Amino acid sequence: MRTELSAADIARYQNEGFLHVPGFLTGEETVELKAAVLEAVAALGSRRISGDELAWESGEGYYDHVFTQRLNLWRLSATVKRYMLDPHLGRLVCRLAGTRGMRVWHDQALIKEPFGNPTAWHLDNPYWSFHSRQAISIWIALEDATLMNGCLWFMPGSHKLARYDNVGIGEDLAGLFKVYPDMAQIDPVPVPMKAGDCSFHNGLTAHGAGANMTRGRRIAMTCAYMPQGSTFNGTTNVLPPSYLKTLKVGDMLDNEAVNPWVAQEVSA
Ligand SMILES: O=C(O)CCC(=O)C(=O)O
Ligand SMILES: [Fe+2]
Repeated sequence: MRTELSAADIARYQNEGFLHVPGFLTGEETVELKAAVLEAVAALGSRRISGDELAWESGEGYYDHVFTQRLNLWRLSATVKRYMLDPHLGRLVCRLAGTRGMRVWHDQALIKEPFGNPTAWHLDNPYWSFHSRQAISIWIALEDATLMNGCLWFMPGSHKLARYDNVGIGEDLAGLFKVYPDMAQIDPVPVPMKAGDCSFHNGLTAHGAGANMTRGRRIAMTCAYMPQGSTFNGTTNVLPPSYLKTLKVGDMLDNEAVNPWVAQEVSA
């Protein structure tokens, strides 16, 4: 795992709201993580989220054909957990986001299947149960992600224009720009990746992906991180109902079983 980024990389992330990191995982690590992800996805079957409480099944709608989406694999797979909670990664996301600590919000396998629909332009953080301008996600390519099979695209600097108004990932590719017309003035940047590359993006950066025009699978593993001290904003999202019952707006989201703390490797 590549764990060092330059000051210029960090400045670029903060300015543009995303960063491509080539060769984040070694070939061996990529093979190991991919096998663990595919095993956990298979174990879930049509259940979208691991854990006993949330029944969220995949079906045959438009969104089901954007990607095979399976959440919180860290709960199922010790290998996935080891990668997503790796202290080196913990330090990296804190340095990029400028925070002192992070918790896992959720992880997700996102597999754009052959001929899968595009991922409409969207922001992530407005879906979640906390608001933060420093939330960050990692997106790790476990197969090459290309212009042909639906690599990610980002709008540089859009995180500075974003509020917390939400727009669903639906059939309208450009629905986001009805809410944020100024974002549509930005030139989008595609980020093709080799297997083992990753990108980081701010939870308020506009991003999307094209259709998968190939007969291969675009396989990615992602994890979203919530800054230490984030508080409940009243949105349910993926919080388990038994925990949700105990929460009032403004409460700290610090339940270790739901949102585990990500340790930071101490630099020399
Ligand atoms: O994989 C995709 O197509 C979209 C990924 C995404 O929206 C995310 O990681 O936040
Ligand atoms: Fe997203």
